[in-house]
Order: sequence, then C-alpha cells, then structure tokens
Amino acid sequence: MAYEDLRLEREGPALRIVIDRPEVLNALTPRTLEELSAALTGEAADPAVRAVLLTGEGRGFCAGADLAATPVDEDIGALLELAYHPVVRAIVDLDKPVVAGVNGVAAGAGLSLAAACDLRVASSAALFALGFTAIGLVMDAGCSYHLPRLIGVGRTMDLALGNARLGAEEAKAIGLVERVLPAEGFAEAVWELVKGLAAGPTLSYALVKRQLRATLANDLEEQLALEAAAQARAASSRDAREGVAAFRAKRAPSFTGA
Ligand code: LHQ
Repeated sequence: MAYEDLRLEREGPALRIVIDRPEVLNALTPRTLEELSAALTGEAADPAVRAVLLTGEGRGFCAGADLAATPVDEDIGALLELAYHPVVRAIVDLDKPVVAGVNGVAAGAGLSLAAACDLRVASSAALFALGFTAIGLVMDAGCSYHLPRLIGVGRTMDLALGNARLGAEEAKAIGLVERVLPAEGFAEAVWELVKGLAAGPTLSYALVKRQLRATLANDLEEQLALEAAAQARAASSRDAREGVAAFRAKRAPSFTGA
C-alpha cells in the first residue's frame, strides 16, 4: 500500500513505521489513522517481521488528534470507534513486540498510542502531556485503560486533571517510559534496540506479551494455567531447542522466530 502520512522502512525482520507529518508534530487525521491501521494489520503482521518500531518524524512523536482536521463538534464516539480503536487493537493484537520510539512530544491520543505499545523508549528530548482536559475533553484511544496499568490510577488522575508536562526522565521515574536514550543519535539507537528484539525468540516474546496483557485481569489460578499452556507452546518451538542447545554448548543462540 502507498502511504501519504507514514513512512515504512524495513531492515530484515525489523519494521519501522514513521508518522511523517512533522509540520504539525505528527498530529493524527482520519487518514493518518487509517494508514496506521493498514500498516499494523498489513506490513507489520507479515510473519517475516519480528519487531515493530513506531516513531515520529521531526521534533514530535505525535501531538494527538489533529485539532485543525478533526471535526470535534461531530460524533467523536463514532470517529474513535472507526479510526482510533482499530489502531489500538492492532498494536495490542500483533504477536510481536511493538516499541514506541518517543522521539519528541507525545500528547493526547499520541500518548495513548505510546501507552498501547509494548515498550516505550524515549529520547531525552521527549515531552509527555495528556492535554485532553486542557481542551475540555477526556482520555481516549485506550489512554484510560493503558495508563493506569503503567503508572497507577492516582498518577494517571494527577496527569489527567493537571496536564503537567513531563520530561523523559520524569516520565521514566513514574513508569510511563521504560528507557531513555540520548537525543543525539536517538533514531539510530532505538532502531538498533528494535532490530535486537527482531532477532529474538519471537514466539516466546509473543507469548510473554499475551501473559502480561492478561495478568491484571486474571486471578492466580488463571495466570498459572496461562503460564503452563504458554510454556508448553514455547518449549516445543525451534527457538527453545536452539536456546537450550546454545546454553549447553556455551555459545550465543541463533533465533529464527520459529
Ligand atoms: C497541531 C497539534 C494538534 C493540529 C501541534 N493538531 N496541529 C480528540 C478529538 C477527537 C478525536 C480523538 O481524540 C482526541 C484526543 C486528543 O488527542 S485531544 C488532544 C490533542 N492534542 C493536544 O491538545 C495537543 C495540542 N498541541 C499542543 O498543546 C502543543 O502543540 C504541544 C504541547 C504538543 C507542543 O507545543 P510546541 O512545542 O510549542 O509546538 P507548537 O504548539 O508550536 O506546535 C507546532 C505546530 O504543530 C503548530 O503549527 P504552526 O502552524 O503554528 O507551526 C501547531 O499548531 C501544530 N500542532 N499540535 N494536535
């Protein structure tokens, strides 16, 4: 598919999806969202792709809904269901790691997308703000689901009502991002990190993703059952055989994702 608002770059098993509207800090229009959905369920779902980087061009990661192009006086509920929710579901449903490379400002639904990803790696120049209530709106695009799971209900409430702008280190301190990398060379460094994940045991990563996505809704017995089933599946994979053989032979494993 040809994209207007995105750039897709593939290097072996790693796929980089760049939101490419730097003049508006990569704010989201219905077309951008349609393209994100297509890329995440199309190119990213290719079994040969084993890890995905979602990042932004220029000094923004994503400034949320494009407030110039989004008809806020129309049926936003329908717009969310049609344009935003498929993107959130696609990130969650992909059976491989999806990393948000937060190169710059992440606001509103842009922060929602980062929160939906499996890992958040921020540039030291990144800035985080919910911003929804600053314009009289509420958290959307999965923000009220994912953010409390990452940072807790109290901190989410504080950020949602106060709209504080957090720098990368502050965001890391509260668990909103997992890693911070220097702004200089960020694009290359986060891409190396994703390429490393893409060379990993993809099935075991997918199963871990499922375990952790399920854990807060499960009780102990349900989670033990999920672990046993997932471990049985992982253990029967070629990568598990290779991982154990490599350990015994005292060499580095060579994973294929199978
Ligand atoms: C933008 C945007 C933007 C358009 C910067 N839109 N142009 C709501 C409605 C419907 C459905 C679904 O979901 C939602 C949820 C949401 O996402 S609501 C929240 C939307 N986002 C925001 O409220 C953030 C708005 N932006 C800002 O507060 C600032 O731009 C931030 C703090 C992100 C960055 O500030 P600065 O670094 O000072 O940059 P800037 O404000 O100068 O922005 C640069 C350009 O980008 C500027 O255009 P211009 O032509 O003046 O250079 C902005 O107008 C444009 N831009 N965000 N969301």
